[in-house]
Amino acid sequence: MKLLRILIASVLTVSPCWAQDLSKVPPANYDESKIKPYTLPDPLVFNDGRKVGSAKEWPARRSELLETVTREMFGRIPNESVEISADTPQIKTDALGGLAKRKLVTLHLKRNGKDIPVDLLIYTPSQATGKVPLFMGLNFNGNQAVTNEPDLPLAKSWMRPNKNNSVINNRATETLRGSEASRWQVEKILKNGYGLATIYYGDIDPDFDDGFHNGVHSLFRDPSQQGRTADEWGSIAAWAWGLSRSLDYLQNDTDIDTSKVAVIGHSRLGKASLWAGIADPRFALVIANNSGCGGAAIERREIGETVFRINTAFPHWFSLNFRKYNQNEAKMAFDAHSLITLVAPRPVYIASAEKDTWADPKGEFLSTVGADPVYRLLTNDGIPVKEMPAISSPVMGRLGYHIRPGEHDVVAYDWDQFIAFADKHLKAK
Ligand code: GTR
Repeated sequence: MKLLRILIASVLTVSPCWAQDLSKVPPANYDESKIKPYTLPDPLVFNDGRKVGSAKEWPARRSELLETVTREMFGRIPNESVEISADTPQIKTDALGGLAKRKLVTLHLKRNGKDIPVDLLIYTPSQATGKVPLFMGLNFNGNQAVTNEPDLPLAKSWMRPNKNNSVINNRATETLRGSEASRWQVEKILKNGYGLATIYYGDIDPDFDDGFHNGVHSLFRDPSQQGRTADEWGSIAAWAWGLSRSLDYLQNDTDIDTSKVAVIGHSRLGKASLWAGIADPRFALVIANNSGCGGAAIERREIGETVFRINTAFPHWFSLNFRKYNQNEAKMAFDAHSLITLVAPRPVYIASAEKDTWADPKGEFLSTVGADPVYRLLTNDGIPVKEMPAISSPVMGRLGYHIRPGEHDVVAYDWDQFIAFADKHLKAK
């Protein structure tokens, strides 16, 4: 009996409160010829079957589509507001060899006697004479990973363990300093006249399923609450919400033009940037890099990662309702292209990598094609091509897309395109 209790206790401490049983998930398909025939729901058709006849009717259609996607996929962001306060920013005017002004500020998101500290790192070009447009996104390894600056404090929040032992006891170590520098290309961003604001995503919500007691979910839940209601928000919605709260704070920053903020994310954080751009129209431009299933990839293709797989491996990312579509994608009243239309008319850029088959590059491209009719209706512009472009041949209209050689990652080439796309849409205004 004692042994049994020890066994149960040890299982409970090492694994979160869900059992991840991937054994029932069929192996991933990568063969185009095995895709079952599917029809994408038409974003320009109301739930009652009426067709959107003009741009004027789009806001009404958008509202019902937004309601569906919120309820069925990401879950509802609470309506209640939080108090946001900030510690005095630590400012360094000659960061990165004089290239940048650096601001470090801890935000406090407070409600119900709880306080969630979120560390915001902001770089703006030191040469700037006025407010600059901004890229804003979440990072995986802590703010100290984004550049090689030795004096950036290590992230303090819970961190997922990784293969190279640079996370110890779920906390960042020095080894992670600069580890995401190639992903962020801060010098390139600054030299092109943009700023960058970034946050470690685990500050907002630690990326494991603890039953929604930690992270920002806890601000809105009674600690005695068990489980979630079917449409309660998951972690992706929480990360997106955290980006919005940081944007609230940035409204008063005299170095940043908050009408020109591009929200960017990679992978799971690309799903979060897409949802942030949908949920918060203050984001002027949205970039989803290698965002795959639950991001820009058409779910109905069931190539690489599937709805069933993602809901099983990451049960905390989406609403419980989303599980209804495990191996049942045809029943979804939307798909990834619908997510993109919810950003319209604001510009969206989708980026893929050739070897990132898990995220289904073709499915990521097809969602831009599926969103195109809405963009055409609203802006007379959309994705300039119908066929998937060749490797390293970016296309940029109001919707943009590229596929580059290489792995699941963000690299300098990606940033060259993101900057060109932002120049086209944000600087031109
Ligand atoms: C994978 C997950 C993907 C993607 C990726 C990442 O394990 O299956 O959906 O989000 O992680 O975030 O790196």
